[in-house]
Amino acid sequence: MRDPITAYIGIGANLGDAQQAVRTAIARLAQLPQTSLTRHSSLYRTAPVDSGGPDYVNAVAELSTRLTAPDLLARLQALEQAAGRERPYRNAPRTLDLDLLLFGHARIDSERLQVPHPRMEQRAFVLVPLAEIAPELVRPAALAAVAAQKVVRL
Ligand code: A4P
Ligand code: MG
Repeated sequence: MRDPITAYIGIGANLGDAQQAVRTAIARLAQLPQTSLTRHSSLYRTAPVDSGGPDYVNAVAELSTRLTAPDLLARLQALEQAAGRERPYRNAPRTLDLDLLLFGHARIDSERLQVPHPRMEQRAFVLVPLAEIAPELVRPAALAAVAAQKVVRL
């Protein structure tokens, strides 16, 4: 059997009861097959970045998983669908967004999956919760560069 990989999932929601959606997503991540939830950040209220609509609720979860990266992505997309995700246009407000931020040390650049997530370094809503649970993974200079983005711990 493959060794488990440590993966980080960015969780976001800004429609409906976004806090509840994020809490439910964390509980569902803990139930994925061949996977355990090892840590998760606090929830944060964040201003939309490159996107409209109400403020987001964001968090980051750490998983230990024996799934492959494509299998994990498929599971994340199934959880988004189950939460009623619609995709009218890119960066539209959403009931639930689950992004695969990091998958061990893997670098993946396929049409369907890019890891590390290509935009994570520009986003306080990813870096601040990630730094809460895995500070060694976040460069202080990257955190400083996004300090102007509004992120409030709930
Ligand atoms: N895809 C490629 N790589 C990945 C990955 N590492 N993780 C592909 C997840 N998906 C990945 O995603 C579009 C396609 O990206 C998928 O089919 C998958 O094959 P999507 O979730 O359908 O669409 P999206 O979320 O609108 O696009 P994307 O690229 O995930 O958007 P972003 O760039 O992640 O931005 N502001 C705040 N405050 N908080 C937020 O959470 N989120 C976004 C979404 C914008 N602004 C935000 C927030
Ligand atoms: Mg997404």
